[in-house]
Amino acid sequence: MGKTIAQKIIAAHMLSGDMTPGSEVALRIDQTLTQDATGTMAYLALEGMNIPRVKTELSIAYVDHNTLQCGFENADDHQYLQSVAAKYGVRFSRPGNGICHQVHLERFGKPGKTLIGSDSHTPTAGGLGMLAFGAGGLDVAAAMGGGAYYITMPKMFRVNLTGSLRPGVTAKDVSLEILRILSVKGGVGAIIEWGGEGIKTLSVPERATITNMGAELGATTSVFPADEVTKAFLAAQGRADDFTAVFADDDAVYDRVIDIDLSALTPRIACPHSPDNVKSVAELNTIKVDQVCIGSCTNSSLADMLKVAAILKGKRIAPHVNLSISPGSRQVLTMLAKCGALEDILASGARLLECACGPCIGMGFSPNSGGVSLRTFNRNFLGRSGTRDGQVYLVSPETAAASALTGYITDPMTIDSIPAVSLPDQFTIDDSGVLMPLDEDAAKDAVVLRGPNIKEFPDGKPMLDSLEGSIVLKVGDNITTDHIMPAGAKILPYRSNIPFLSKFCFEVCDPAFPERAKATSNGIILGGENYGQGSSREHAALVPMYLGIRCVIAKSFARIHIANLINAGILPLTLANAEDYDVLAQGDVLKLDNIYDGMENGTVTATVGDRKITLNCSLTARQQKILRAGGLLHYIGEGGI
Ligand code: MIC
Ligand code: SF4
Repeated sequence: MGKTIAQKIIAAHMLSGDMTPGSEVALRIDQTLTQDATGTMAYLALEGMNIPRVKTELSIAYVDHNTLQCGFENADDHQYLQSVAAKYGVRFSRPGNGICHQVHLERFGKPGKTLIGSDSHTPTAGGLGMLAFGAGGLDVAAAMGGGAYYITMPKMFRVNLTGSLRPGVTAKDVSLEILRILSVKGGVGAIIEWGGEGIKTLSVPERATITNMGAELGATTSVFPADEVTKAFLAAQGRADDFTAVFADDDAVYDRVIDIDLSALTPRIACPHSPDNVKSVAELNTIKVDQVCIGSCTNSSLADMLKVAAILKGKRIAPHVNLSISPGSRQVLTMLAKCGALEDILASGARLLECACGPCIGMGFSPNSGGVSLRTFNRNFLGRSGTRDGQVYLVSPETAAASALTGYITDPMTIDSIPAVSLPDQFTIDDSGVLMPLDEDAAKDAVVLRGPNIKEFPDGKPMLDSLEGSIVLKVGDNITTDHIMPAGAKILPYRSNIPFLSKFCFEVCDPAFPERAKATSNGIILGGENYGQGSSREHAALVPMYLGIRCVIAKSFARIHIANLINAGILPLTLANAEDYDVLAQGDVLKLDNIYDGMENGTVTATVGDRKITLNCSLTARQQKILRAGGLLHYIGEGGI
């Protein structure tokens, strides 16, 4: 039987396990990336592992999230990251060099290799034919230390593309269409492979827009073949030698096949407050727009920006609209400046922001109260923009630019001049924004700079055999890590300071949660479906752990979050009967007995008054050991890597 792309890359990197869906596989990891908001925790963990130097082929620390520097905190974190990277053999991408996923695609990703990154959009590199996973910082630290990365062997989905996109329709619309079809939990437990004749018409950055938003589907990862298009992209980046052809066998078997005819697609828009709340742009053309933001790791490539520049050229944006542009990398910005496109953008009235995540994570440019914000980003969760009642819509760069001009949501298919943009034969290459680490000798004496914002890694407690605790919070379906541990300019600078962060845990759902959790011993959280979707931030596990949460019970969990809970020593359980969700209430006291047996046998029984509730506990032997040790760091400390 033939193999899929993912099965081939997994087979070539498998250290143990078997490839039956549902079994655990241990993978050798070739490359790692971190970003600053999750990186500080990852490197604190690495320092605790007593490994002098990383063991991967390439590890890189990007600074792209926390670049506002409204006080000493972010700057201290940057210094810490730069010094720890230099010492441990990690390259350092300086603030301003660009968004991790965009820079990685341009300069470092390699077809056929494995990559894990402490950011949920790491699958962006799947656009190059790389098998790339988002992971918690602790898992990334373990991989840097030479440890395996463990995944549950996913099912294989295939999306067949036919035809080609019409002018005004883009890769972003393909991403939004698949979200409409599958929803934010439709990709859970699956790897999504993209194929069919239609992919030949998509450039690498377009493919990367699609694999990037596979994260919003909850997919384990997404991947395209590495073909002639990939080869040309790598050659244009001066990296022809990095190319290897990667493709699925013709007789590869998929669990589900979805067909999309690119020629039939029209511009799509995700409405507030979920990326799968997808409609057609044309339906919403009476909505007035206050703000338009173009950029983020989904849509900040040179081609995206050139198309925007061409739409804006010689025109002015509507007076009531604020337009921001954040090119994805210094390479993109330099090339825009050189060819004059930047001038066209600026002349239209746009505001130029740094090559960083910026407004995507609430780092500036929050909308006005109740404001309508059109963004080329990938997430529009409630409050994420920094404005609690902001109405955030997700669109393509073409829709964004067309709407900025008219001041209303505008279907770009209705404007006359949609330019055709082709990628250059040669990109401008300047890697001076990436600092090489010290050599091994110099590294021995190098000092890691630790400002007062860097606090200790919080300590997990071993899971006991029985637990009595109360439900401190009951929440609904699709709770995101942005609900659990919000980001934004006010809070993000404290990502290395768990005690401070803890004051904001679940702020959007229930501001009294932190105090209540602290006052309860053995707190339990009750969630619905897809609990913990979205970001890879392990703070969404570490902070509840710090507040005394020992167990989360949900109808189902998102992949990265459940791994983060286990790594933090929090027991994740799923309701065997979903109806029990309605029976349980905030404040109920639950008694869990024989947890160790339950972990082994797959079910734990909770007693609430005189009622018994069956909870599924699907943990591998390794995960059980991690929980019994009190989290991944303790497990590694006991020789478990
Ligand atoms: C996000 O898009 O939510 C983030 C910010 O990039 C996160 C990482 C983080 O929370 O630091 C992610 O996607 O993993
Ligand atoms: Fe940055 Fe936004 Fe991409 Fe997250 S989704 S990495 S915040 S640009």
